[in-house]
Amino acid sequence: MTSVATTPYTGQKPGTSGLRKKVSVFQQTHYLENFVQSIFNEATELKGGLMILGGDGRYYNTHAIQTILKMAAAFGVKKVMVGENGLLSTPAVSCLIRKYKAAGGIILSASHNPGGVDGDFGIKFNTANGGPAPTLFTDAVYERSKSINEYQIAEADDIDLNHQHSCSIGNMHIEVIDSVADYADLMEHLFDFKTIKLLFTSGLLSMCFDAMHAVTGPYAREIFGKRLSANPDAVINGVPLEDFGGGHPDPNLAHAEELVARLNAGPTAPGFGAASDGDGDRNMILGRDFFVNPSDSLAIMTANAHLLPGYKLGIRGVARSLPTSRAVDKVAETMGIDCYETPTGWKYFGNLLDDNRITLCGEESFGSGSDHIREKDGIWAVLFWLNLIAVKQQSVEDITRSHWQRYGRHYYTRHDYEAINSEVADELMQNLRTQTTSLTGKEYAGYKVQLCDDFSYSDPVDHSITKNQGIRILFEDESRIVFRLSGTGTEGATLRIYIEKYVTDVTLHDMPTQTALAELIEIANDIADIKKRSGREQPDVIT
Ligand code: VG1
Ligand code: CO
Repeated sequence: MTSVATTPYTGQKPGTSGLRKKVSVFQQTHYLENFVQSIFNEATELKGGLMILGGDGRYYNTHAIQTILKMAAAFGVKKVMVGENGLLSTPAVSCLIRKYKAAGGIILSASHNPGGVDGDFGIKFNTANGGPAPTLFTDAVYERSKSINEYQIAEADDIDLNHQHSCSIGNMHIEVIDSVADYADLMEHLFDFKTIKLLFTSGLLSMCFDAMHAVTGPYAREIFGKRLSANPDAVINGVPLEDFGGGHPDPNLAHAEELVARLNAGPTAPGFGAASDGDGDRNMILGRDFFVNPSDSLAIMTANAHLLPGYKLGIRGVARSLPTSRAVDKVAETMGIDCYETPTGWKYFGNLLDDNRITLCGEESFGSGSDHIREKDGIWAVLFWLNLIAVKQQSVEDITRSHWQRYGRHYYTRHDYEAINSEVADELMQNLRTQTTSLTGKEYAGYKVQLCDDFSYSDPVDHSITKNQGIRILFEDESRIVFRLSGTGTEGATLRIYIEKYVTDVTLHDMPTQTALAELIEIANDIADIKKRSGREQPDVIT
């Protein structure tokens, strides 16, 4: 064990989900080590405890794992369970932490951000409940990173990550485990695999799951291929690659092109399509030539969960992030259950789940999950939908349309302006902030502002307060516009604008989304002066 002298780096402040930087930033001397040591120094429960370790397979994953193992041994971690080939999806880490009562886990991932030598890398710490470390913890790690002057590391050979076995570094025991088995078992426990399997074996349904060359490939092959006997071509891009095959592992209509093309291929297209992101916590759900908006997906799950074995006792409550549409609120209201509105990021759901206040939660950014773990879960969402299709014997489109018929439709879009100048973005937000009180009562093209504020969240469990989480403008007809800056980007600032409109009239449920929202999109631009300030005519990504 040796102590290595080091000096602090500025900017090791975790964002919405861990520390994300360009690979080249992580490759600077001691950069990774400084941050990992700062985590260890804060997470003293790891001393003498069990730690889970793995990542999404992107470039630098195995290098980071080898380094972290040696540092964990020097720190006094008792045992580390690491995924074979260094692979563990984010939900699998959460599952393992809970199942084996680990003190915490480290996940190497920049999630949906591109990978490879020129791409992004990231590191997240999850606590003993299996969830992302709360802000209080990440702030403390950041503070430590600002004054770090040494780190400890064991002088040892790299371990073999490529097959399952046990070994040790010093007194620390290491188990290289099957990345998939425990997670797949949990899924089998929650859903009716027999009924889903029958969908495939009877030829009623064929599916296409796009793993986007990211971490879910092995999970999808085991679960959809082996355990559920789906059609042989059910999984595409199923081999994890360090650069995700040059793609952008973000499951949306813009980035999962191959999947979308397959689902839109006419009457022979699969009846069900899905994709997940770099680290396996996001999901996109598609029907034949049909897209399910993630906010709608959460609402549909809430309305139907009681039909599935894992949720047959019903739903205690639900939560959604601020920018997620209020489709789920309508369902909660009808069911008479609580619906919480939280800031963006899964860490805010942890307390609500731990305190048994909610069963399901989700975000507009293609994330949904439940109390089975403490992370959002891509494959879980896919299985949820498959189980629902099996129970209802209806197509994805029919399930969604009948939901709209009953609860009304929330047209929803998100416009992202990526990598804009940070100062410009801050000014734009500041300008909105100063308008919050004066906007109330104003009318834009027939839309009257009912309320406008900078969202602040008071956690009902630990009473912590999180301020400045986004500007929300609520109109009298229940339309909404939300503005916020991304906390996961690695270049400049990304401005996100979220727009929704509630329509109950069924005859108006067939409009193209951007058309239905055109007036509100204009209003958002007027109020925030986006085009002029950003110098951009169009958003970079529309979801
Ligand atoms: C984005 C999403 C947010 C999500 C976060 C992490 O954050 O908007 O809903 O929780 O990514 O997801 P931001 O701050 O860029 O808007 V993942 O799958 O990248 O860990
Ligand atoms: Co992710």
